[in-house]
Amino acid sequence: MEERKVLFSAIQPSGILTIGNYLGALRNFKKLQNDYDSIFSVADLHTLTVRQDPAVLRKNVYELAALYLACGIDPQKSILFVQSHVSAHAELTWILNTICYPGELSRMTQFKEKSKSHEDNINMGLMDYPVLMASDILLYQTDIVPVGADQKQHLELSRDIAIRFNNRFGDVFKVPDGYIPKTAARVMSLQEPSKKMSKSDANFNAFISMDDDPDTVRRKFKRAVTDSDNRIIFSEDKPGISNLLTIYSAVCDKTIEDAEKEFENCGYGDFKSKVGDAVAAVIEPIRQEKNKLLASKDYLDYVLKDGAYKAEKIAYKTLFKVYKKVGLVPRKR
Ligand code: ATP
Ligand code: LTN
Repeated sequence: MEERKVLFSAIQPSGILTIGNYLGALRNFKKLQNDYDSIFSVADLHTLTVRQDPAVLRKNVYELAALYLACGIDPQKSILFVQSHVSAHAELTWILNTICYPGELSRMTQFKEKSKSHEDNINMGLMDYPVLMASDILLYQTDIVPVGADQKQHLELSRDIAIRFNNRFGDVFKVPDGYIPKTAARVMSLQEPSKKMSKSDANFNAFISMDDDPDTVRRKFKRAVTDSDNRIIFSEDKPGISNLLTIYSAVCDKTIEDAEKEFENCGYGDFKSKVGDAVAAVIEPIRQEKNKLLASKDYLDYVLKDGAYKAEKIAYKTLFKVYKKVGLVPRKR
């Protein structure tokens, strides 16, 4: 029998997720888990690169685990675990740090952006973020990594690191491919459609949170920034309307062309309220299921414990190969 390919992805528990995270990443995981040996992680170590309130971070780890399950990740089919529960991630990062250079890491767009938005806390972890991400991916001999478009640069670096290590020490790592969705790979802010929608935006009207109730969702879409020419078409000079069309077509599984046709004779007000209804219909059942799961903490703990156990087995196999290749003496048992 042909071996199944391996899929790995992770999301940071840095707050309640937005529909950007959902459409760009999470929603695709449910289907993909049927075709790949899939591993999904709560990237809590990554989250520490930005200052966190420890109590809030602890809560967000459970929130994200519950959301993964509510979005259809099936622990019978896939591995779901918390990154810090498998220490191989931090260990491999140390080794890979020795073949990575400040020049290439300081050139990363996300590092440059976060250095601007967190000027008071430009820590080493922020710069090292992509090396930890490469470790996440490479430990599992991953074939594909489904992520939103903003992670493309980090993925390319992961490939470079894998190739660099293999060339220097001999083949250990599989070189992974990205998997970026054709639609909604970059959902934009509802208030400043030139900016990516982000859960850490200070303006709550800029994003739809997966925790927003239907009234809030509709209200936020009503306030979404558009333009003044009243034509509902996808076009570069209409970033607000194009973003709404993207969101609508993604949640309804329609093409942009079909969505444009549907709203041909429609005004902006009406259009925005239809988009709001469609989004609310998709996220409300997820929100309710997530809240149900959050009430069964024992179950979540069980899933995460089982996930860490399974992930660890795979991760350590790769880590020990790496240790051997670079010349570390194995501990005698
Ligand atoms: P933060 O704002 O805290 O840095 P983030 O939302 O950018 O976080 P993650 O939570 O780690 O980052 O992202 C999880 C997944 O969601 C990634 O695959 C990322 O590419 C995707 N993603 C993030 N924002 C968007 C967006 N606006 N549109 C589409 N996909 C997105
Ligand atoms: N950096 C990613 C989250 C992340 C990730 C990963 C994604 C951490 N480790 C490994 C894919 C594979 C982000 O989306 N901000």
